[in-house]
Amino acid sequence: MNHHELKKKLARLALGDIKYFESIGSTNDEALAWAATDAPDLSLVISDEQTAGRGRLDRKWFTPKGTALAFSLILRPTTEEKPHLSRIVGLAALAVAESLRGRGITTQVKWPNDVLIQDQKVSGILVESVWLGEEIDRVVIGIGVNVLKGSVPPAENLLFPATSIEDHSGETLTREDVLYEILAAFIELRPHTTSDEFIIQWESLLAFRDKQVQVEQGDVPPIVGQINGLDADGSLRLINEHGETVTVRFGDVRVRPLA
Ligand code: BT5
Repeated sequence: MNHHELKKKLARLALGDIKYFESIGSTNDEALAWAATDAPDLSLVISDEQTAGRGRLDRKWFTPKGTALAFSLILRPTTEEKPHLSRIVGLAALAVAESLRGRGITTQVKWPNDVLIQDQKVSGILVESVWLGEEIDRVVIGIGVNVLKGSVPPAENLLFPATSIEDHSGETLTREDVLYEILAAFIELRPHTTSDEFIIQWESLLAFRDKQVQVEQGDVPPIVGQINGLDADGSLRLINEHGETVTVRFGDVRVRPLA
């Protein structure tokens, strides 16, 4: 992977500017700094390796050299998009899912930000915002994808089992092709983010639907219930043990075996 080849490969897509690094701490950090200045809409920061890749709640995200995709897209949301920014994580997850569907690989979305193949994590998404006064002005969407087998971290470093695309693909893969397919799907899906059908499409990929799960949310007690679907803002809807509907805006889903 290098800057020249990437520019050539992505030339047909309506992206903003591209910054390529051989190694970086975190593409999201670079993109957040760039987003706060003059980055055009859909600018891309991509690195062959991350040395301080981040997940949510300052968890580590592993991006070993030469095997994975780690990139961040900068969005300058339009007036129509601004009321729907909570759907952006779904947009990124659907773009990854759609691109893999194109390769004949079925995925599910573990709410809110993981893409799974056969119950193992192949991609993680980290959405962060740049504020201007009271308003979100730019959004940075960080996407990490395990493309080749060598990108999968050792099991002892993981909270949840992981896999790579190569583990499920009969074809020879290049990271550049996978990147192109994800970005093309993202650009195609983006105008639909504001529609009701978007939530239906996102819901159709929800992992553990109708299963009993536990949602952990930092310091507050976990919520236990059956996954029922998504609300219009992308919140997760559960049915708790009393048959009541509970919605969760943020958290980590853990699957609980049925008693
Ligand atoms: C995420 O967080 O899954 C979001 C990951 C976002 C990574 C991208 S890469 C480009 C951009 N730049 C960054 O610095 N970040 C973004 P979370 O749901 O909190 O999951 C983090 C957990 O995933 C860790 O605690 C590990 O258990 C696990 N993990 C770490 N690296 C992994 C990998 N390569 N594959 C699968 N699981 C991994």
